[in-house]
Amino acid sequence: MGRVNLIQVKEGILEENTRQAGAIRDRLRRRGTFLLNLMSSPGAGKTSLILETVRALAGSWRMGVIEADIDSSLDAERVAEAGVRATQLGTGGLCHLDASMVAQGLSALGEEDLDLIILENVGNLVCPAEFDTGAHTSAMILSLPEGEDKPRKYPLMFSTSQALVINKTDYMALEEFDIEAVRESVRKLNPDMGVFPLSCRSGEGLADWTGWLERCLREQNRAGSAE
Ligand SMILES: Nc1nc2c(ncn2[C@@H]2O[C@H](COP(=O)(O)OP(=O)(O)O)[C@@H](O)[C@H]2O)c(=O)[nH]1
Ligand SMILES: [Mg+2]
Repeated sequence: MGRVNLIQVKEGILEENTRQAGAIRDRLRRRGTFLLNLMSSPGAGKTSLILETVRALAGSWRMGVIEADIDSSLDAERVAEAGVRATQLGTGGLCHLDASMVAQGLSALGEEDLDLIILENVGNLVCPAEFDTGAHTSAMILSLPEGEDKPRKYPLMFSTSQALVINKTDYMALEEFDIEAVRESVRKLNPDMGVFPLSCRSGEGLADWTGWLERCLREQNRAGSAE
């Protein structure tokens, strides 16, 4: 019988990805540009939150958006209509973004004159959490209709994100959803995670989210000017 070699390709790919992601992070930091990676399952409200964030912050901060989808440019069109620069990445069936795709998105968008770049990752609660995108911070959204058991079912994304937006709180009267139970599961997985219950529809709670993001932007701005 012939010998079989097992080569761990996944580890090699992840190692190269981590190196590329680190290079993106350092380059943007030196410029004072903050890259936010936004993840969730499809329909939780990533594009809606980006649009609300644009409405709140684009008057004070220079913003750009990189949208990723398996096959459509609808989201980038919605963001461009709101008046900020947007680039659409088509992943051609891939369920996550990696650092090399983000590098392509950044060069298409033009990163030189921006304070904040938001990356809308592919709608998926599993794969995007496995890849470092080069972002300075990852935030994720869980929406009320998805149910409060998701931190226990999909712990990786809840462990690797720094902020959790609980969206669609306007459904609170209709849905049995226990925000305190989510806070408790998240505390066990990721004690430092910021939790922001809000509704993109009614606007309730949005100011806490944009306030947190602005603190991140000011910090990054200071780090950039200290270089
Ligand atoms: N009721 C309600 N619907 C919302 C809210 N945020 C987003 N939606 C709706 O949820 C659907 C998916 O939103 P979208 O932003 O496209 O989600 P994405 O796939 O994560 O980008 C759309 O029909 C939105 O109008 C919210 O706070 N409340
Ligand atoms: Mg979207």
